[in-house]
Amino acid sequence: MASEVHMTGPVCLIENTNGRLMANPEALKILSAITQPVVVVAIVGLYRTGKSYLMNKLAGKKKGFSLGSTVQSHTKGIWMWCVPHPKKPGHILVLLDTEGLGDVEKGNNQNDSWIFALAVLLSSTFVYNSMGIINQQAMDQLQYPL
Ligand SMILES: Nc1nc2c(ncn2[C@@H]2O[C@H](COP(=O)(O)OP(=O)(O)OP(=O)(O)O)[C@@H](O)[C@H]2O)c(=O)[nH]1
Ligand SMILES: [Mg+2]
Repeated sequence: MASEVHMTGPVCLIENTNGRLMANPEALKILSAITQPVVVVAIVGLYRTGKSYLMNKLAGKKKGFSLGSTVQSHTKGIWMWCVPHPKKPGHILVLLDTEGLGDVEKGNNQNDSWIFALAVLLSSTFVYNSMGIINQQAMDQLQYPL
């Protein structure tokens, strides 16, 4: 019988500490225990643009990924939440919420690019969240992992 995934909330998949990215063994354990097919949706975009809010909507939950209420960057690293797929029976939806890009206080473009590239490489569906138009900076970032 296929094992069930029971995550009461998101866990950190990639920790971002002092500019270094590290996988969290606890999250890897959860992933390796999944036996069903997965759909992996990752969201990336500028900081403070409603990424975590949108991911909670995709999870079908009011609460889950932590939301910020100030102008400061909130999500750090990459967070993961595995839930039963709402439309595909027997599939698991793996939601990846990422640290916002372009934080002026952080000012680390290289670290931003690593997070961006990881999200592209890990996902089967990649969401680039933007408020307003998609500009040249966004196009450059989208091309970087290629
Ligand atoms: N009314 C409304 N509020 C939103 C919407 N999207 C986000 N918000 C609010 O905007 C604030 C910031 O949203 P977050 O989801 O934390 O933004 P984020 O892009 O994850 O931010 P970082 O983690 O810093 O990159 C929160 O207070 C949300 O409740 C939306 O579509 N409508
Ligand atoms: Mg966030």
